[in-house]
Amino acid sequence: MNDLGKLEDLPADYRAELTSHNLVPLWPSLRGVLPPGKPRPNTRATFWAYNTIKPLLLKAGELTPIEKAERRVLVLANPGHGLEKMQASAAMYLGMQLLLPGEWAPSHRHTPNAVRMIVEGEGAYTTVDGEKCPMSRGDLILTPTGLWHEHGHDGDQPVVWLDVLDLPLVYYMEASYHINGERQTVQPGRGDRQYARGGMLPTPVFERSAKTYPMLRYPWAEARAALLTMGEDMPQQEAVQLTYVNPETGEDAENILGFYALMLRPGQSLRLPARSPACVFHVIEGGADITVEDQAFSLTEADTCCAPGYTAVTLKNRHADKPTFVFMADESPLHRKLGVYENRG
Ligand code: GTQ
Repeated sequence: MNDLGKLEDLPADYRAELTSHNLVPLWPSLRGVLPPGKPRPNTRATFWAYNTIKPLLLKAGELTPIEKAERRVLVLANPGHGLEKMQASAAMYLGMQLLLPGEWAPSHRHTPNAVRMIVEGEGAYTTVDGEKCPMSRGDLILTPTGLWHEHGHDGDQPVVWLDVLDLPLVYYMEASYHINGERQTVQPGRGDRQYARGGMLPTPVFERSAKTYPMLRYPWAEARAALLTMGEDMPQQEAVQLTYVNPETGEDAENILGFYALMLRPGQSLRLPARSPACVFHVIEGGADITVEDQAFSLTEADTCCAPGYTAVTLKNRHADKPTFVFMADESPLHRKLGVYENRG
């Protein structure tokens, strides 16, 4: 690789004149913005233990009333980006949110897309676009761009969930904003029930459903049962994995981030190829040793980690006698739409 000229090689008065006209020479920065062979990510393989987060989140419950927080969230921030950026990767934001019994997180809508993966507790619900979505452990609930959403809690124990948003990307695009609203009127109808039977779609004869996002809640009981069945039916298949999709289109459930449920068979070790998008792993049930280049993390239930793109990841079930279930989020839909998706094997 030939050395390119440095900024200091240029006379100071020339540099000053460029600056005064809002001009910048490319060559001193060319290798930085177009590094050879592969990107140099800020995203670092990072691990967050739930048993560290939970007491701090409960403490936040004591320190900050919901009225003063709107959303009581501790953000899982990647130090490679700088904690203040609140990014897990270039496009992904992760937060652990706490709602206490009787609390209400008021209605709003915003441009970033969000999902919630329920970690613990019963009795809470999210109302999205007028549809009341009950929250149980392992359920995935969408709050896609522009839809009103608010969280309530009729149970008697704290409820915690993992928020995954494409906030860093939408913010970077200078397209991130929110609007506050009134408490929603719950409308009859449950997309998760209408679309619960695989291979059959609701088919109105006189009018099409106007909903861009017909299914907002993906119950864990269904995903788990499907994974177990796939595991039994396809003993040769290495990766037992489901993608959360929009049942009307078969496309990814949301536009920018992709969501998946993966089952590791008892004792299984699975190598995921090096692909361009960054990826997040969260253990729903069981435990997994996750290796990203020279970093190894030991995840138990409710633990979370992330890996940069262009990096192979190995997941090993820590249990020899039972399956482990992992929720994954990645930037694949975005990379595919932009035409930069790569699988390097
Ligand atoms: O629950 O609506 O973690 O608006 C960040 C922003 C959660 C939410 C987050 C949000 C929400």
